[in-house]
Amino acid sequence: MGTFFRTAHRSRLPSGRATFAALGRRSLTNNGFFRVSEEVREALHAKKPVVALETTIYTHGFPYPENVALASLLESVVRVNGGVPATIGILDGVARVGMDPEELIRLTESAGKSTTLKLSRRDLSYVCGQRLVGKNFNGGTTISSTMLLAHLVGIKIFGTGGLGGVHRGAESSMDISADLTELGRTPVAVISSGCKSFLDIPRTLEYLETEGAYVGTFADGRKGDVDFPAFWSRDSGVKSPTTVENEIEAAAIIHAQHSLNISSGLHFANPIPTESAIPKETMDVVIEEAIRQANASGITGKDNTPFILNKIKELTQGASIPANKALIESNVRRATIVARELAILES
Ligand code: PSU
Ligand code: MN
Repeated sequence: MGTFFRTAHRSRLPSGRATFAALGRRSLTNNGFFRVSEEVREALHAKKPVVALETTIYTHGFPYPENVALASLLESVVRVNGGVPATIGILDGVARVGMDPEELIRLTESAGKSTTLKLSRRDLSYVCGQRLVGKNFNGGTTISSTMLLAHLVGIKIFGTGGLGGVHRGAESSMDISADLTELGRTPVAVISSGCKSFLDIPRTLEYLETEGAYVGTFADGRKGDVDFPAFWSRDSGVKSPTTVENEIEAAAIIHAQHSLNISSGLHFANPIPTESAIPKETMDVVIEEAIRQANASGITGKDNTPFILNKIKELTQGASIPANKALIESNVRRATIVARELAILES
């Protein structure tokens, strides 16, 4: 009984430095379900600033071939800002952290196929296990599964477009993104432009508080309270729980979180660059119509977000796309600078 308790207890220790290193070493041993690229492995070993990137934005967000261009652009943004990109996704039934350019093209160009899936935490063992019985899937990882895989190797920073949230009407549908529960259980800092306003932003922030996830919004020189951003629009009408001045302050918060061994995640909202923003009033009309069509077509569950995103693209005649690209690029740049500052604090 005593031995059992000690063993069970040890395996559940929060990720302190020693435990984390051991976990990292074990996971870094590629095992047929999980593979870390040589570049990412070496960067982690050398304590370089590594930035995780998700792949649902390529498989279920941007169409081919724009998704291929975006994938390569975002990796370049990390590199020119002094970081190492770790693009995360499932290729041929293997969870991958870091892919070479040829592999990244193979995953992104498989977007739209019935064997290329959108994968959150719940789906990972399903697709990887299927490989053993001869079924071959690719998958874009959402924020939740990207955080999970990043954490397995000790990556602490992740830059992406927008966070999933509590859907409108969730009080009856219970549609709440797994991104939010992941932020409650995995200590990775996600830098995104907040939630699209087809979600219920006040309830999303309430839920994140319940989950114990930190939420802050970059102030960029604005004084006093600032809004939690709504993806294409800098304002949402909902105040951010806290504000953050700059990347140095964000890194300090992340460093404190890890030093305190707090196992939940952090979300830093970076409002879309002003010159790319679409006014809230314009988006409100488009979003209402997209939601109406989703409801009329009976779209629910994991298909809801991609369906609405597609409708918004149609209804804005593609104007939402450059804005979407601009904000992702800005988030990934910011994530890289935060990762650099964190590496300094940890050295
Ligand atoms: N929000 C966006 N763009 C996206 C997503 C969300 O503005 O591409 C993707 C992300 O991968 C996110 C996922 O993690 O959708 C959330 O899906 P769901 O709402 O089904 O949890
Ligand atoms: Mn959902």
